[in-house]
Amino acid sequence: MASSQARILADYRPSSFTINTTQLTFELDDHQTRVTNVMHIERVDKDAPYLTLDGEHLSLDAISINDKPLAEASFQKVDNGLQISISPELNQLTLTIVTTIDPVNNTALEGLYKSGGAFCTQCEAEGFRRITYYLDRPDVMSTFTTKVIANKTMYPYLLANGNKIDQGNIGADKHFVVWHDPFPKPCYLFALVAGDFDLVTDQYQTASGKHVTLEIFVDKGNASKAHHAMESLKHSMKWDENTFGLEYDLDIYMIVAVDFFNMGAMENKGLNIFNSKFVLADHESATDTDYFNIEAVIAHEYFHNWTGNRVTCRDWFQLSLKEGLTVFRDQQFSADMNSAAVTRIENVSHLRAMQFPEDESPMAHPIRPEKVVEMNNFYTMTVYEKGAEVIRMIHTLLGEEKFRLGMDLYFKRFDGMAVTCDDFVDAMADASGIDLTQFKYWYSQSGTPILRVNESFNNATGELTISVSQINEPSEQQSVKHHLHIPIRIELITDHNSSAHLLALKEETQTWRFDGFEKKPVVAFLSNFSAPVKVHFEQPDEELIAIMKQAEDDFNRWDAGQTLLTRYITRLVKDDSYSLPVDIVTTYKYLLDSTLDPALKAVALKLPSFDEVSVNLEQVDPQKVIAAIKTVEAFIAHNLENELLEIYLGFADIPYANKGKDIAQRSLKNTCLYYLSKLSNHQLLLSRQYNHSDNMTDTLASLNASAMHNTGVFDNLMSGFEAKWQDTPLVMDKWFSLQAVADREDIFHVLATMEQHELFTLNNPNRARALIGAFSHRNPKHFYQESGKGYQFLAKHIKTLNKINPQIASRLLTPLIQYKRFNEHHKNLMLNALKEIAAIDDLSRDLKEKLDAALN
Ligand code: B3K
Ligand code: ZN
Repeated sequence: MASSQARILADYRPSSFTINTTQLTFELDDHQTRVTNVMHIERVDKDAPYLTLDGEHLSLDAISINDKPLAEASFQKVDNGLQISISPELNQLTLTIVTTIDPVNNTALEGLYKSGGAFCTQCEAEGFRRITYYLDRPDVMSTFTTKVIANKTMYPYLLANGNKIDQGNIGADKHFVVWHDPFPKPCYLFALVAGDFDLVTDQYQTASGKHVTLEIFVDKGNASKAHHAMESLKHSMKWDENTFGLEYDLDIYMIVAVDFFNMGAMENKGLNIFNSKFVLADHESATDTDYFNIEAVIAHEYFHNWTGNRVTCRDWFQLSLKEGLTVFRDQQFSADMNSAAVTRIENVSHLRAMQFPEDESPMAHPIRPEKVVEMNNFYTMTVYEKGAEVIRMIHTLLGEEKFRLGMDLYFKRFDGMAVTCDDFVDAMADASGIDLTQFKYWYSQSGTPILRVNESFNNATGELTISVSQINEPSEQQSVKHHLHIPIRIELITDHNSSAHLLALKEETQTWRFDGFEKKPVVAFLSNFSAPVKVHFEQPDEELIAIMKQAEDDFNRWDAGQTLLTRYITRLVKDDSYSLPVDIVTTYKYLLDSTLDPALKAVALKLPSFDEVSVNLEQVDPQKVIAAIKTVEAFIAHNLENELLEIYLGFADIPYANKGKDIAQRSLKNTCLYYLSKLSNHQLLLSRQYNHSDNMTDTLASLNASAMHNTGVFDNLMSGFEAKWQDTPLVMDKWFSLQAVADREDIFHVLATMEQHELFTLNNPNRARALIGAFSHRNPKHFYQESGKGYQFLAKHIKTLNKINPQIASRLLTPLIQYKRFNEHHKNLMLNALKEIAAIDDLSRDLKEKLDAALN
C-alpha cells in the first residue's frame, strides 16, 4: 500500500486473494478515459474478510460482484484504495470495476498519460493503481486481455501486451483492437499505447526456428532514425540465445518511442515503451555515446523478458533481483559488442562517481532495501549498478561455466514465478556447489567497504606477502556489520611477465604469500574492479606508473592512472603550491606513442571527475577540488601540447564512419581537442572543427570544449546550432545542457534566459534534466558556488516540480542530500535549501521520504 507509511521487508505476507484473469476495456478520451476491469479472483486465505485493492487518482463509476452491483455498505474507500467485504463462502468471484481517469492532466507520467499526441502507460512500480483498482503488487500474477477503443483517425495504432486477437470498427469514427497476453504477469508489466506513428518492421528467427515480428513505432518522420535500435534488438536476441540459451517467447516484440518519459525505458511484456532518447539516432543528430546507450538500453529491456518478466520479483524490496542481474547482463553484452575494456572502465567510473556518494548519503541503502516509503525512490545506482557488481562478483567466484549452470537452475526452478534475491543466490550456490552463505551479506549491508592493503617483500627468500583487511563502517541503520565475502583479483607484474590471481577475502584480515620472485613484483590490486570497494593502498607513485605501462589488463592500466591523478589532485587540494611531477607527462608520452587502442588512450587522459575525487575526501571544499582538477588539466595541456596536436591533426579530417575503430579515433581526437582548446593559441580549432564537422560527436565535442573553456566563440556557435536544430527535441536537449554546463561568470543570467526559452518546459523530463540536471551534476564550479546560488536555483525548480512530477523532483534532489560530505559553509547552504523545500505545502511522498532522511 503506497501510503506515506514506510513498508518493511520483514512484514511481507502473501496476498489473501489472487487474480487469475484480468479483462480490461479502455475507451480512450483525453480527460475521461473509461476503464472497465473484469477480474476473476480467488481467495487464498480463507479467513480474509476483506479484499483490499490499491487505487489512486481514480473516480469510481461502478462496481459489481458476479454481475450484481455492490451495495454501498459492502465496500468503502480507504487511504489509497478500496476495501470490499467478501462473504466467507465466496471463494471464487468475478469482480467488475469501472473507473474514469484523466490522462491529459497526468503530468506525473505514471499510469495512463499522454505524450505528445499519443496515449501511453508507465506502471512500474506502482502506477497501475492509477488506471484501475487492483492488487498492485508483483507477486499477484494474472493473464491479461486488453481491448482498446479509440478514434480511428487520431489513433490508428492501438497496442497492448501479447498477441493481437481481434479488431474491428465501431460506428464511423472509432475502432478497437483486442490483445491477449498468455503469460501470467504482475500488473506493473501492463502496457497500452494508442497513437499515430511511423512503423519500422523486421523479422527475427529464433534458434529453435520460431518467427518473431519486430516492430518499432516512432513519431512521424523519424523512421530513418530507428535502424540502429532495430539492429541492436536483433543483436540482443542473438546474444541471449548464445550466452544464456534464452529465446524470445511471443510472436511479436514491439517498441514504442515517446518524448515524455520519466526514465530510460520500460520492459512491459511484448510492448516496451522507450524514452525516444534511447531509440532515435542518425549520425547527424546523435553522438557515439548515444549510439552506445541505445544499444545498451534496448538490450537491457530485451533481457528483462527473462530476468524480470518470466521470473519476477516477489515484492519491491527484491528489485535488484531483476535490475542488478539485468544490468550485469547488459554490461556483458555491451562489452562483447564494443571494446570490453573501455566498457568496463566506463561502468566503473560511473559507479564511483554516482553510487559511492549515494552510499554515503542519508538515503544509503543495501541493494535489497529494508524500508521503503515511495518505491520510485529506490530505482537507484545502488540497486542497479552496485546490484550488477554483486552479480559480477558471483560470476567471478563461480567462473563462467558454473555461473551458466546457476542461471539454468534459476530458470528451471522459478520460471513463471515471483521470487526473492535469496532464491537467486541459492540457485547459484546449489548449481555450483560453492557456499554463498556469507556472500549474502552483500544484499543486506549498505555502504562501500574499504580494503586496506599492506605488502612486504623478503629479498632473501623472494617471497611477497600481501595482507588485506576489510572495513565495513557501521551506519545509522546498521550498527553492526558483518565481514563480507569479497573476490579480489590481482596482477603481479615483474620485468618479464605478469601473473593473475584470484583471492577470496572472508575474514576481517587475511594474508597471502607468493614466492619465486627475483625482485619485488608490482601489485595491481583489484584487477578489473573485482568488487565494489574502495582501496587504501600506500603504493609508491612509481609503481602506479609501472602498472600504467606494463599491466597485462587494460583496466588495471587505466585504474593505476586514475589513482595517480587522484593523488595529484588531492595533494593540490591540501597544498595549492604542490608542484606536479613530470613523471605523469613522460608516462603519457609513452602511452600516446604506443600501439594502445586510441579509445584506451582517450580514457587514460580523462581526469577523474569532481564526484570521483570528492567522494574520497572528508569535508569537501568544492572550489578547491575544482581548482585542483583544472590545475592538473592545464599541466597536461601545456606539457603535452605537441603530442596532442599531432594526434589531433592526424585524425582531424577523417570522414565519419560508424565502426569501432572510427569511434575510438574520434574519442581520442576529441580528448586532444579538449586539452588543446585550454590553450589560447589553439582555440581556433574549435570553430574550425564545428564548421567542418559531419557528425554530432565532433560537433558536440567542439561546443562542449568551448563551453568549458569559456571561449569567445561559444555564444556564436550556439546560435547557429539552435537555428539548425530547433525542431529536433533530442538535439535541443543537448543545446540546453551545453548552456547549463558552461563555465562563465554570468551563468545564472544564462540559466534564467533558458528558463524563459519558448522550448523550455518542466513538464518534459528530458528537458528538465537537460537544463537543471545538467547544471547540478555537470557544472560543479557554478553549482557549488560559494554564494549558494546554485543550491537556490535547484531548490526553486524542485519546488515547482513537486507538483508537476514528483519522481523527477525527487531525482534532482540527489546532490543536495549529499550535503554531509561538504565543509560547514556549503553544508549550511545546502541545508537551508533543503529546509526551504521541506517547508512547502503538499510535499510529495517522494520528496518527503528523502527530506525526512536528510534532515532528521
Ligand atoms: N524497470 C524500469 C524502471 C521502472 C522505474 C519506475 N520508477 C526500467 C528498467 O530498469 O529497465
Ligand atoms: Zn531494468
